[in-house]
Parts: sequence; structure tokens; C-alpha cells
Amino acid sequence: MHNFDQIVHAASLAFAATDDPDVLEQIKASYLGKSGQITELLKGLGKLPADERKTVGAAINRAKGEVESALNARREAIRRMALDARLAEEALDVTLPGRRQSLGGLHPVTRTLERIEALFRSIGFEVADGPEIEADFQNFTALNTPEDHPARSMHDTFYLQDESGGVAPGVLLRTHTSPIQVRYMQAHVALHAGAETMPEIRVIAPGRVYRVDSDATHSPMFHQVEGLWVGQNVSFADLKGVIADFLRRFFESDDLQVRFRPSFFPFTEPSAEIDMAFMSGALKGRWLEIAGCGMVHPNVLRQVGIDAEKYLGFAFGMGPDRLTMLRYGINDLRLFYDGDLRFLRQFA
Ligand code: 2NM
Repeated sequence: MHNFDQIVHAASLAFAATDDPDVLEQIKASYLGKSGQITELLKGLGKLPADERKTVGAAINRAKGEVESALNARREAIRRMALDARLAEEALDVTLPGRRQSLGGLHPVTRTLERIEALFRSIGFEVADGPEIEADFQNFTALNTPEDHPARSMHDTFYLQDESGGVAPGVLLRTHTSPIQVRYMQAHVALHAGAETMPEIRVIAPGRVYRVDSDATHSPMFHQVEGLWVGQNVSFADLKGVIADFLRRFFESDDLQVRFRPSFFPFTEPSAEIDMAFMSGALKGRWLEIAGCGMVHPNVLRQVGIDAEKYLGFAFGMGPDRLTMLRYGINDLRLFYDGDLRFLRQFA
């Protein structure tokens, strides 16, 4: 009696020993292929006596069927294992919260700038801008700032390099937004050349400015808004009214005081510092320096071609970074420039 259980058993063990489908097919060939063990047995049938062929053939075929079903079972097991591994690897946790497209928001200083612009537009001012890389003439010379003034030194002002690494002559990073006003006045004069009387200038100049300065309360880049009103009948009293009105509207409070202290700027005469104090709240009674101002120096008017005998005006400059800190109760200037979203999101 022929028994082929040994072969079937060996085949099952060999199939079980691999989880690689290609290896499995090679093992299959060694049993069922052209010269596989089972195939060789079938080939040998012809040499058997006729009376044994039937039973031995039936036993080989049974063994062949068992090897085939062991093979199929192993194929299926390997396929499932591969599928399970892939499912585990690519698993999605559909219960996780979605990742929404986040919306941008305006920087707090930008909000302040827009607020200042809207308030000045509402009383008839235009909003002008200009280049951050400025010419020496517009930034200093036209503003009555002499050649030997310390503000012009490399310690205070950022200059630019030319191709060979030297200081590019005649250009710098603007140290204030006054050059915008200078350019505005020059353009205004050109536009109204030949007119008996030119219309009034009412303009504010917001923007970034640069100075060599960096500590807890100074950033090498900060913001300014300067204002200018030039006409034939503009007074210091108008300046006081414009500033006091602006501050009350900006802080949404009539509960604040404004005072002017004599000061000096090369481009104004007389000049003053503007202080303000809240009459209630956390900052009650503390005088805060808020801006500088003055009547535009006649030399400035002459430098831009305005007749200083006929026209005069006032100008002021304030720091929107500082105004933003006061309005929102922020105590560290550097928060504006760190780019920390936990801080910035509070204003979006
Ligand atoms: C200030 C203080 C005082 C000022 C002067 C001018 C210009 F261009 F008209 F001459 N613009 N801004 C000025 C005057 C700025 O900032 C503290």
C-alpha cells in the first residue's frame, strides 16, 4: 500500500516556512512543476504493473490534491497577512479633528496704521508713501539736518553697500517718514507751478523706518506716522486741536489730557513733545510721551521750493508701535516682531 502522506506533510511544512509569495511559487514548482516530486511519481506510474496502477495513481492524485489545497491555503494566508499589514500601516483615524485651512489676520501694528489712516482721512488728510531706501537729500538735507548732525552717523543710520563693498553714496534706509512728506511737497509744488496760490497740503505718511538701535524698547525697524498741514493760515492752535481730537478718537475716550512741552527738532521751529495721560483706568495720571511736533522750519519749506514768506504749516510724528502697546495693554515691543502666533492670533 503506497502512502504519500510524507510528501504532503513535507510540502505543507515547506509552504508554511515562507511568507514570500515568490518563494512559495518556487516551492510549489518543486512538488508540482515539470520535474517536481509529485509529477515524477505520476511519470513513474507507467512502469508499475497494470493491476497496481489504478490504486497507486489514485493515491498520488489524492496526495497531489492535498498539496494543492495546502498551497492554496498558504497563498491565501500570505495574501491576508500582507493585506492586514498594509491596512495597519495605512490606517486612518477618522475620529481625529479635521485640519482646517487657517485664515490670516492683520498684525496689530497694521490694525493701528489702518485706524490712524481712517481717522486722518476723515478730517481731510491724504495718505502718502515712499521708498524705504531713501536719498540723502530727502531724508536729511531737505529737513534742515546739517552735514555733521549725529543722526547721519553710521552709529545711528543704516547705509547701503555698493558692488565693491563700500558705502553706497547718497542712499540710506530712511530714519523717519519725513522724506515722504518732502517728496509729497516737491510733487505738490511741481503740480501747482505757475498758480497764484497753491492748495493746502494735508497729508500723513505712515511706514517702516530704520535706526541702529536694538533693546527691550527699541527695534532696528519700527513704524512712524508723520503728519503735515501746510497752508497760508495754519497755526499751532490747529495742531493742538488736530492732535487732541485724534488721540480722543484713537483711544475712544474723552477721558484723556494732552500737553505740549518745548523741545527741539531740526525740521521744526518752535518744536514740542506731545504727552498724554488717561484720567481713568490702569494708566490713570501717568504722562506718556506720544509724539513730537512743531511748525515746519522755513528752511524745509525753502528746500522743497515753497515760499516761506507766504506759506507755513505744522508737522508731527508719532510711533504707532507705542500707540498699539497702549491701546491693547502690551508691555514688550519685541512681541510685535517675534512672529509668535499665540500672540498674534489674539488680534486676528
Ligand atoms: C516729528 C516731529 C516734528 C515732521 C516734519 C516733517 C516735514 F517733512 F514736514 F518737515 N514731517 N514730520 C516732524 C516734525 C516729525 O517726529 C517726531
